Amino acid sequence: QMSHLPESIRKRVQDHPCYSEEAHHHFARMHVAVAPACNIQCNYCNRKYDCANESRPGVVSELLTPEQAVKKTLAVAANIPQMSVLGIAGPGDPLANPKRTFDTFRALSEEAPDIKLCVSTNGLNLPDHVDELIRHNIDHVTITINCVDPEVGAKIYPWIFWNNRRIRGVKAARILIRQQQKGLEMLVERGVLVKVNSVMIPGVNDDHLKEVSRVIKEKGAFLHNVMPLIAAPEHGTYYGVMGQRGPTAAELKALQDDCSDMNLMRHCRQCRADAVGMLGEDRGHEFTLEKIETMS
Ligand code: CLF
Ligand code: SF4
Repeated sequence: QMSHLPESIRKRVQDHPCYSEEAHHHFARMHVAVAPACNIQCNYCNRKYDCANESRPGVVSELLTPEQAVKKTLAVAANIPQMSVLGIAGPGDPLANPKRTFDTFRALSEEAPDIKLCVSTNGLNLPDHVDELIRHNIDHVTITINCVDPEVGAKIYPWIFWNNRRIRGVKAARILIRQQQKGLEMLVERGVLVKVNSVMIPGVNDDHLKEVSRVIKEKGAFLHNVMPLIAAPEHGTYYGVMGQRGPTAAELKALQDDCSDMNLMRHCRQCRADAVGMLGEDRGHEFTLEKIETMS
């Protein structure tokens, strides 16, 4: 997968466990849960998960202040030598919490300049923050794009919060899609490596994600990560409550194969907003605030 990339790009992804399949065997990532608020509602959200904008069983992330996040990052970096990337991916939307997110990035770029910074967003506020992302040297941005058609979007997003008002339905989806696409174009224009995450929701956007893949490829996204909805009523996810199921492994693979014109990520482990370690590994419990106080 890496071999076909130009050398200049290969260098930028070779130690990023999500952007490079090879790298995930050798490098770890961590997330700091500094971003509690969100500016949209996804039907599948239960605010425990992150980047993937995902819903799985687990405990709620320990919310950190930027200062605590920096402390935790330094403690993890000192104890996990493979740790190459620090991501902010939740539990809400990082760009709906710009002060907390950018205070964290600013402090980290000063105190730990070797750690790559990564962010994942629903895209609603992205165009407004592109300049600041560039200023902080953020080279990897993920946008969760589940649709490019507002009619499909209205089935996924009951509302968005926009210009101090709650907007619903197709109108809301149209604004969200416009902002996501504009943010994507602005980042690509500035040379940022954009990954697009899409949650495959059977009967809602499964047939549509091929079109999403085509559009983002055309606009210059670097990588597409098609992930399964994990619906489980006992975890209170809306679709679970409504009887919506997640795709089978075979359905997911068929869709991924259909999207393979685009550079595809197939090794996503749908991390939590406070994940620590190699992909699929969660060592967060080793680095709680209480524990890092006693390290140093
Ligand atoms: Fe985190 Fe996301 Fe950055 Fe990776 S996760 S913010 S790009 S450092 Fe990675 Fe986890 Fe999948 Fe996300 S495996 S959920 S794709
Ligand atoms: Fe939840 Fe993320 Fe959607 Fe916000 S963008 S509602 S945090 S899944």
